[in-house]
Amino acid sequence: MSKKKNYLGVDLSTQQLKAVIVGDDLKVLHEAAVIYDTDLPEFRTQGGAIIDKFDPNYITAPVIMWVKAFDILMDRLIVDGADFEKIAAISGTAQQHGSVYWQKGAGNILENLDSMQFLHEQLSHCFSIANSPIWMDSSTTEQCRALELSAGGSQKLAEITGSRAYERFTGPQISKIFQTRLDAFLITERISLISSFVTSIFLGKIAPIDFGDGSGMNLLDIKLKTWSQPLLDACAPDLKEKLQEPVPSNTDLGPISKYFVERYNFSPECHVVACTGDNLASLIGLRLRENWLAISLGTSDTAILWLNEPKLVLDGHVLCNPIDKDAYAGLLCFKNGSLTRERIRNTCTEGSWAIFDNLLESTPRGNFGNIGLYYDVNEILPFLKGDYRFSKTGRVHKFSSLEVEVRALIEGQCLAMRAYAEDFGFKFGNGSKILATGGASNNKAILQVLADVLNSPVYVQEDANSAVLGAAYQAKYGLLNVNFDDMVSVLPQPVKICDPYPDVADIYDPMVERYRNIVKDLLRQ
Ligand code: ADP
Ligand code: XUL
Repeated sequence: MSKKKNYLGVDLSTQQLKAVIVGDDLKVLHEAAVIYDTDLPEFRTQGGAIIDKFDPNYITAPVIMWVKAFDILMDRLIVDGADFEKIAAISGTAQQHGSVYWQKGAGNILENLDSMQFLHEQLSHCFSIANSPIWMDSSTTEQCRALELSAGGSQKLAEITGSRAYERFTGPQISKIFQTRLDAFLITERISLISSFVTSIFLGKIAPIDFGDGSGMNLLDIKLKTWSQPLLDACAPDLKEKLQEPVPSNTDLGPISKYFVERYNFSPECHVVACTGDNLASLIGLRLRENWLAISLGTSDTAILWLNEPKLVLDGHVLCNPIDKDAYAGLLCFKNGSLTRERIRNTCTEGSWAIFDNLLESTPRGNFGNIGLYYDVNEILPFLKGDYRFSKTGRVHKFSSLEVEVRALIEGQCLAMRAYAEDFGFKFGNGSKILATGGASNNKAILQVLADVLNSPVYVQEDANSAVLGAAYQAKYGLLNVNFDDMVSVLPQPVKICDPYPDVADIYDPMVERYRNIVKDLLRQ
């Protein structure tokens, strides 16, 4: 075992399946990825998802596409020169909230896979629901209201599970499957989150859900760390059997399945550590600590922060912390991130980030009192759709220039981050720091606005792939059970990109209050 010092992390994200192998020093040795739309075109996904023809709020992904992606990913790692024999442990991560429905008998098939065949050839009949609902789905408003009612209101549900009912959360999703697909529900043996589905593939057994990703279901009591029986019952019958007991996020679940040993030459001593949700894996990958707010500017924009106590919030989520079992994490998720920035870029500049940046930099901080909110798809925070523009005096149909439009978009997105993060008790100014990741963190002009609105310096990490790296670090942490801070102390520190201007508190403190009032009014209409 002493020679086997590498760690494999896997990330089943919305658009691709990624892997990274790190050495004992956590430096990246190998990387590979499978992009669903282009590598597996037969599934006809867009951005890894399928939007229902009749109900645009109903959004899924084919589970067998993900299985096929594993077959390709393993081959790509071999082409990249990976030596699986040296891997001491594996962990993974995945887009949160989506659910996988294992048909009766699937566990048995998974335990007895033939290493001469691909996974997808053997698992094709294992799923009672072929297309898994994913986090982009917002078709369960009815089930959400029913769940909140059963809990005694949204606040009560948030006290127990860390979140009021959200459409994409797995409890309401399972409830909808039970109500609308009873036949499929009745032949379901087990239900996995996408992260625990990843664990199951490597373990060769249907694996438990971890506390971190389990907190994205509206079913887990985040203080007691067990399923809430009344909430399970409110969603569907027999859920305790179908979900099984959840486990701490860094649990070593035992040796890898013999399928991987025989087919890919993994050591039989290689262990599998529980997989978790992508935002939690990012928290690990970024080595997040108090005073830091990590902001990912990707397909969706998310913000995550470390919490010592499970603060009660109605907008946003409190999740169990994947590193420290006594701590928590606060999460905000905004659906209209990069794709909305691309839309405004295209209407204002014919598709150039460079011109977009010039426009952004040519307007003053505070944008002459103009504020814009842009939601191409149903936003989560706040639950609104459409474009809303406000001048100093009230709502307007159009802004006076492209510059104002561009700044209104970016400032509006940053104001939302600040307002909802403040609700978690996060204090901006006086030592707060922002760690930016994701595609748009390459854009300095956007990061400067972020620094100004949030009144904090903005840093970036050398490698922006924080979720998949977090999974690889978790493999080592879970296997060796060492001190986390000592383990990651070998990694380089984040690099500062910009500081806020000195006048920003005077400009943006009142603007955040205006943003809050605007949203309150819009939600009332
Ligand atoms: P994912 O959520 O799929 O992991 P990424 O974090 O890779 O997404 O981000 C992809 C997005 O990054 C693209 O949709 C693109 O709009 C955005 N992006 C890339 N470069 C820039 C840039 N210079 N300025 C702003 N946005 C950018
Ligand atoms: C978080 C959320 C998304 C997904 C996809 O609540 O819905 O960030 O995890 O990455």
